[in-house]
Amino acid sequence: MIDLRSDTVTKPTEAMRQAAYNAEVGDDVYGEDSTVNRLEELAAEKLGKEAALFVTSGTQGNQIAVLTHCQPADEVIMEANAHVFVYEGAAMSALAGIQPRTINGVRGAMNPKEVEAAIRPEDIHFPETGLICLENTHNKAGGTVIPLDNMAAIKDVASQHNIPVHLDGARLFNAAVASGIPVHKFAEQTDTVQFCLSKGLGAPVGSMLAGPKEFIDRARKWRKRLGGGLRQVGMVAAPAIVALNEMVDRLGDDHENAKRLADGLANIDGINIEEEVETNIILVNVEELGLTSEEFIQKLKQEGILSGSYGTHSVRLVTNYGVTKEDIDTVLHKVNQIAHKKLTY
Ligand code: TLP
Repeated sequence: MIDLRSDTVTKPTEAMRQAAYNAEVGDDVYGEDSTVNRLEELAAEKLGKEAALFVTSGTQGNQIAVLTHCQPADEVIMEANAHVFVYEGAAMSALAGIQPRTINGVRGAMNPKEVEAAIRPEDIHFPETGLICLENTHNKAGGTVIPLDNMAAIKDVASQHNIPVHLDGARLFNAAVASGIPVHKFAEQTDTVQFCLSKGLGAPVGSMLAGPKEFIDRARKWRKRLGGGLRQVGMVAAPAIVALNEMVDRLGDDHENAKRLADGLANIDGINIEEEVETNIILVNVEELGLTSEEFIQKLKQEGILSGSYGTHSVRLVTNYGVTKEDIDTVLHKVNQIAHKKLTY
């Protein structure tokens, strides 16, 4: 199977498995797992933040950020297609008692003026604006890199109004590799950052939440409340260290494969690329083939290719560590056949 459903499907490398086997461990709830401590220091250093916390998933990292930044009945501003709004099961409402306030972005980027207009003035009727959430790369916008100056402009607005900013940087390293801008420059634009180790970086489990030390201390307590205080978790932190040290530069291969795939698909009649491809996500529209996304996905599956639905006619393909250039050519060949058959008969 060529698995293009997500970059979450990657399997750990041999070096990661060895690192897990050899990891020094301790009880992390006591702060005694030296491997986790090393990972947290490394992540904080890479992001230019004071401290970092190892969490079980991107969702947990984002939600701990919301819980730590906000009070119940606060409002959180985010882009209308943000992962925290669309794909986290309304966790911020269920867990933190938050009211989400969405803004339609352009390729995932919110207009700073619209963000400012959405900030609530002091009024007995209104909720308090407790947080602004950004996402980079933006998943549902097709893996787009949110420009640094857009983030900086939103940061300016936020600091004028004394509102913290959180970055869902699940794929922040993709943004850094694609733009040539170091991750810490993106991270500088926000108070806190969550990034995933288990996507393009290939680690089996985990995300990091980074920010000021005082914030991370409180976040650690939220993680415990959520049942995320793990014990000898150096076993999974060790592969994550390998991911950070060895797997960042190779994200460029995923981007090249995605570009190759998008360019090839763009030449197939009936297939339309919805957004310019900047990183490892491709959104393909199959409406002109007279197929729904689910029908197209089934046809691909019969050819040994896995993909995901992103709307009635929209299909998401994500390049990842397990997908080679040869696989890309196979996918192009198979899509060509499917499209040709569909348009001819
Ligand atoms: N995204 C997954 C699915 O949930 C859609 C994927 O396959 O892309 N932020 C962003 C921007 C994400 O794309 C994801 C995962 C998360 C947060 C959550 O990470 P996990 O899956 O570790 O909870």
